[in-house]
Amino acid sequence: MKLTFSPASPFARKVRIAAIELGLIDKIEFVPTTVAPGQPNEPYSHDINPLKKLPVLLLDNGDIILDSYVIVEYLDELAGGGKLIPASGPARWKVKSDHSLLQGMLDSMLLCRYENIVRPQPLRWQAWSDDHWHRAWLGMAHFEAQPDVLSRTFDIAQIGLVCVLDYADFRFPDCGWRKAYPKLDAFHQKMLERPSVNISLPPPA
Ligand SMILES: N[C@@H](CCC(=O)N[C@@H](CS)C(=O)NCC(=O)O)C(=O)O
Repeated sequence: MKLTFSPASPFARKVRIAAIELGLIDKIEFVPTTVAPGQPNEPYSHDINPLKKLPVLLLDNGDIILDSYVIVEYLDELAGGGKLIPASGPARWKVKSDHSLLQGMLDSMLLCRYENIVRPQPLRWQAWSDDHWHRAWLGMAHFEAQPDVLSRTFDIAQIGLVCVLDYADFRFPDCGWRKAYPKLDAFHQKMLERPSVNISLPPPA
């Protein structure tokens, strides 16, 4: 299998952490890929993902699996199922729902980032950017108030949360999440003890 990958992408990092935790890392070739927002990104957009996003998992039979969550679900199934995403019952829907919130937070943080680096200065819309940052910030507050997410068995939502927090450090280093959210800070420090989390930290900004 091949994964389109960038070390700066929190979505690709999520898949990398999952692959390490599931013991599948050696089965995946990581293909460094650049997709620049606002650019045609041919031939990637034509041949691989019309949404022009990474990561994408390319299977040996030519099938394409896209969206980081779906890729993790696929890998989880390959590893026997129910490892990072509970197989059934209320826990499954709780973890999937937690993960959806984290996915939305990452989307909003990425939109803020793109607004700041891609959109020409005179066209920038600060209120829009602020609103998207506020969504990520409220999401952090939500998880600060959810001790079960922070303490339960390692799962896809915890991977998503650590990716959100490190992306905040990477792209918004002065946002002050540690001071505002001490439980997330303790959770994050504990997560960094896992080799999969530590080895996949984003590069220096
Ligand atoms: N929902 C997608 C989001 C992926 C995503 O937004 N990836 C970013 C890189 S971090 C990207 O490819 N951006 C390029 C663009 O939006 O033009 C997933 O979970 O895989």
